[in-house]
Parts: sequence; C-alpha cells; structure tokens
Amino acid sequence: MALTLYGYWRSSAAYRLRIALNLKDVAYTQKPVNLKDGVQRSEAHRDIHPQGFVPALADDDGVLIQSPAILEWIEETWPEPALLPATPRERALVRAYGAVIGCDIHPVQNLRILNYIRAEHGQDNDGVTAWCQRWIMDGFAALERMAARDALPGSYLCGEAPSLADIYLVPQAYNARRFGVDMSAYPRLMAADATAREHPAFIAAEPERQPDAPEDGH
Ligand SMILES: N[C@@H](CCC(=O)N[C@@H](CS)C(=O)NCC(=O)O)C(=O)O
Repeated sequence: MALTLYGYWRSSAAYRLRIALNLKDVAYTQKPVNLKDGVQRSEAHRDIHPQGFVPALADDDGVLIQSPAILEWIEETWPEPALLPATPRERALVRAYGAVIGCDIHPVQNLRILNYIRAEHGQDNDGVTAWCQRWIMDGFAALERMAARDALPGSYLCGEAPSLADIYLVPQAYNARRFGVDMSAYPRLMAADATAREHPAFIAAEPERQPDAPEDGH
C-alpha cells in the first residue's frame, strides 16, 4: 500500500502520524503543505483536506483526515506493535491522555486561532505567547495529575512501551518548549517525554528532521 502524508514539519498533528507510522515501520512519502504561506487554504488543498488543514493521509483507496481517526486506522491496519493496552479500562485511560491534548490543548493554539487573536483582538507576539502558555499549562497540569493518579507502570507515559499517549504527548511538549512553557512543573510528563524522545521512531519524526524543515529552524 502506497501512503502519502500531507503534513508540515512543525504541525503537531502531522508529527503524531509520523511517530505512529514509524513505530509500525510503515513506509510513507511526504508531501509538505506550507502552512506559513497559507497553502492549506487553497482550493487544491481543500480537495485533499476539506477543512484546509494538515495532516491528511492518502492511500490507494482515497484520503483520510483527522489525526485521531487516522491513528486509530493505523492501529487497526497494523496491529503490531500495539499502541493501545490490552484491557478496555487501560485503553480508555490512554485515549483520555490523547483527548486532553488533541481536543482541549492543541486546538486553541493552532495557526488559524493565533492569526485570529492577532488580527481581531490586537494581540502581539507576547500576547499570543501568553495565550498559548495559558492553555498548555492548564492542560499539562491536568495531565500531570492524571499521571500521578492513574499511572500504568513503566517509563513511558502509560507503560513499558510507547502508546498513543506518548504519540500525543511528545508533539505537544515540543510545542510547549517552543512557546517557553516552564516544564519543571510537570516532572512525570517530562520523564515520559524524555524516554519517548530517545526511541528511534520518535527521533525520525522530529520536526527538524523533516524534508520541509527550514535550515534556520523558523
Ligand atoms: N483535529 C485536527 C487538527 C488539525 C490541525 O489543526 N492542523 C493544523 C496543523 S497542526 C493546521 O493544519 N493548521 C492550519 C491553520 O491553522 O491554518 C487533527 O488532529 O488532524
């Protein structure tokens, strides 16, 4: 099956898919969509992703969108190594980490939201950074409490091996560092993030290693 990932080097939703595909050792070709230049809003790109976002993943049958749905599709299509634990209760726990990040933290610090608060609510770089920090810290505080209360033993966020929880955590922690969040308040998250970032599948998925990453890092 030939897979094409429409993404952007610094898109955290695309970063999730790169990690998952790498963990499953599934090959894919990347087609970068330059979010900085607004290519995502073009008519041509909306034929691929009707919302005008990345990521999208094309296979021989068509195009899939929405990283949570695509991650589940990847897990069902290539079950090994499993990204979800064995029991329904543990699976719900892992999915909850993903939902806190994917539904509650990440959406409010997206490019289109940041452009909007700049253009319509007069925010400068400091205002935008403060906005991002606010919502990341709010969500990370909750995740840290979850990690303290509902930990599954192991050095990853939910156990001895990478799971969907790490696939959501690492890109979000990357964004947090980018926006200058003080990570020392979240020791459990940071320990799991450090463990995962040593895994070759996570290393290969790092934004700066992607074909469209600019040399100056911006
Ligand atoms: N819920 C979507 C979110 C996708 C999303 O927000 N993508 C961002 C990049 S991480 C994007 O394309 N932003 C373009 C924009 O805001 O104009 C998913 O998980 O796939």
